Formats: sequence, structure tokens, C-alpha cells
Amino acid sequence: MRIDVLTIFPDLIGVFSSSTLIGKAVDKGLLDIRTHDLRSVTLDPHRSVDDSPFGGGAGMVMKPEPIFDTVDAVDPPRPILYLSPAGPTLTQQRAAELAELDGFTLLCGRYEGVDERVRDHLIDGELSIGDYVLAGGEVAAMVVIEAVGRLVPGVLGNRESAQDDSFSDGLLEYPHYTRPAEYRGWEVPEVLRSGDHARVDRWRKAQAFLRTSTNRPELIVERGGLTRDDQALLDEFGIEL
Ligand code: JF5
Repeated sequence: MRIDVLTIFPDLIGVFSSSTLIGKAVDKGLLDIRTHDLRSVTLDPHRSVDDSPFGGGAGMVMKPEPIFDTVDAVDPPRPILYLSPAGPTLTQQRAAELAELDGFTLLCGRYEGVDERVRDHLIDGELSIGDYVLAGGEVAAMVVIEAVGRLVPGVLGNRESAQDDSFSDGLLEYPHYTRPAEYRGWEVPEVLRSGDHARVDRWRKAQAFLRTSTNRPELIVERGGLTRDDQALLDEFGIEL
């Protein structure tokens, strides 16, 4: 999968793309991440990528020319997605859809954002990572690359399969424990040490329901509520939602 990133801070994306999970996937040839410095196509002595807004007001706006010229020069993979809090929010579902593509491009804004003609005539869509404002799109781009990249076949090892993730069945993750079996007097639940794998699976599912109901009740509603089987599972472990 090829992911191109258009940014005025290519080094930020570069360090991320060569580190940890994503860096290993790049080394294995599974991901091809190409960053393009929007300043490198500027011709003026100051290498300007921004200018003051028509109509006045605070802040600066990203000029259209460096963005259009970079796209013309590079012909990056489509869709071109502009990272902005005004876009539809990235979800696990959307990440999975992006992971099916051969590639896509992320445009990182700074300042007050891009000239509207970039929105109207260049990009294919917008993408938000949540309802808060960042100083620029680069951190959001890294979030998208990591969320999508780890779903590309081969990026995660068998040890860390994406199948078991939170959200893969619309529920939050069940609690995890490792050794020691007792730490500072706090014991690992007996069921996890029982060797009864079917009961372990049922306990984990019940715990996932409990955690989801407590922290994110709307996710239970979105699943269509509890089935009779779900309720029986909760009853088995004496859990009341
Ligand atoms: C950005 C102008 C874009 O702040 C964000 C963002 C928040 N959620 N998702 C993305 O993007 C950066 C900053 C300034 C446009």
C-alpha cells in the first residue's frame, strides 16, 4: 500500500514512518510511505506556503499554488484526503475501508487551513480524527497511517492479530492479565487460571459487555442491545448491567 503525505513538516512524518511497527512494515515492503515537502515547489525567495486571508481576520491561510503544484508534480494516489476537524471522523470501520485500497494521499494543513479552492477542486474528501483542534494535520496523518497500516495484511504478526481488537465486534476489550498470579495482594481472576478455555471465552465476552456498558453504553445500543444469549452470559457470571 502506498501512502503519500503532503506537508510542510516532512521530517515529522519521516521519523514516524521509519520507527516501530510502521517502520518495520516499510522495511518489509508492505507500506510505501512518501512524504512531499510543500515548500520544495515554491519559487519565491521566502518559499511561502501561507498568506493572509482575504476579508481580513486573524491567522494565515495555506496558499493553493504549492498544494496544486505538488499534486501535479507527484501525481499521488487517490483519494486525496484533507485532515481537518470538519471532516467525517475516522472510525475502525473507515480505517478498515482505507486498508483495502492500493493507496491514498493525506494533505496536512497548518495555520487556519487551506484556501477553499483546494477543498473545492483538488481533494476527494476530508478526514477528522476527533472533535478537537490540532496545530496542524501531521499528528492526525500519523494516527491515520497507524490505524490503517496495522490492518494491512502482514503488518501485524500472528501474535498481535487485528481480529481480537476492540471494536472488531463493536465491544471494548476485555481485561488482560499476565504473571505474577498475585501482585501486591491483587489476584488474577480464577477463571483465567482454570484451564477451561470455553469458560475463559465466555468470561471475556461478559467482561467486554460490562466494560462497554459502563464506559460506552451507546455502543451497546448501536449493536441493537443485548440478545437472550448475551443476557444468559451475563447471568452466568452474576453481572448486572
Ligand atoms: C488542521 C487547520 C487542519 O486539527 C486537525 C484535526 C482535528 N481532528 N482531526 C484533524 O487537523 C489539523 C489544523 C488547522 C486544518
